[in-house]
Amino acid sequence: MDKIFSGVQPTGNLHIGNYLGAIKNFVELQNNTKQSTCYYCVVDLHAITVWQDPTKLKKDTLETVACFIAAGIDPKKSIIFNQSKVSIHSELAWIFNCVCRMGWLNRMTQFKEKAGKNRENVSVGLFTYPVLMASDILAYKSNKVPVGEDQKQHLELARDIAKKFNNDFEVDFFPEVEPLIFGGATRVMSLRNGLNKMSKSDISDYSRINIMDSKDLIVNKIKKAKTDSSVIMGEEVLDETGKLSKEIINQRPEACNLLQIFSAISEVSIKETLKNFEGKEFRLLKEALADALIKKIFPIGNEVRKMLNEENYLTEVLEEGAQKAKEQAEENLKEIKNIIGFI
Ligand code: AQP
Repeated sequence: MDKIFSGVQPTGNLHIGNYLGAIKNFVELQNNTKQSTCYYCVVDLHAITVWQDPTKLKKDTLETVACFIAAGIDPKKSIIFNQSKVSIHSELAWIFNCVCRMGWLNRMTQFKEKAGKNRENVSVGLFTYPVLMASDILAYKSNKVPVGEDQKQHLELARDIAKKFNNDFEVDFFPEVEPLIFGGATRVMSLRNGLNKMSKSDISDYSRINIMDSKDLIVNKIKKAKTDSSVIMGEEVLDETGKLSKEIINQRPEACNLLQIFSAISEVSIKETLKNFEGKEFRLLKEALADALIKKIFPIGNEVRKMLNEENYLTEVLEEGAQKAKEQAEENLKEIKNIIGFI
């Protein structure tokens, strides 16, 4: 039986990158893999690796749970909880801190990007973040992790930690972690600069479509999205696997990003999308994209707004989920401690 685990940070501004790269796939896995257990976690411990205002953190945590449910995650089918409620994540992270090697963490590109020139002043937590992520996954002995492409390197590290633990203690305890990176848009790019990932922390709100955006804002942001001066390309830009080729993405990053978002949101293949828009101006693609986003994303945001009035319900979901998660994780931790030699 598969155990599926994934998390989203409650850092506000949930956007269509988080939806298409992760949350949409969480729903699909919940509905299509009946024999699996799905753990979907609001990773608040990860959020505090950078400063979070306590009032805002609470609000963003509730908003993230509401977004999970509004997007189709059913708390009766999946285990929804917040990370700080299950202390085993932190306990196992310490154990893994002692398994993971400095050199492995030094290679993490996301740390380099996030710390930038400020390396000496960022939190130690930001550096060891991938170790906590490994413990999130392995506390449940999860073997499948649906994520956006940006998390691939962190999952390779989780795999290395599990392997080293098994080797060091000569056990076959942790499973091999497999990243599930699928769907039409595994790396959604900024609407202002097609070379940057769409991100919650981008200072420009016009770089992303937030789940909570109004219809007018969606239309405006798409209207203002950066494009280039050529018309839309045709099917010749697809590679042998049927995806947009690396060359065309390098040449026309913004055009490719809009086409990919349209294809993923409207669930029309990229081939069909190119066929429909070949030789046309971007204005037409933008109109269709804004319509598709209003049809798909706006109702989720609306549902989130309604659900935020039911704070008790949302906190109950987290409480119940945490209880279920704890049961499984406690059993595993007991075995892990025994393997290590803790009495
Ligand atoms: N642009 C993206 N395209 C596809 N998937 C994405 N994800 C994030 N951005 C994109 C996926 O969403 C899940 C939750 O992400 P997260 O909240 O844990 O943190 P993140 O990856 O750091 O997301 P952001 O939006 O870029 O936040 P900031 O700006 O705070 O760093 C993950 O599965 C992620 O892959």
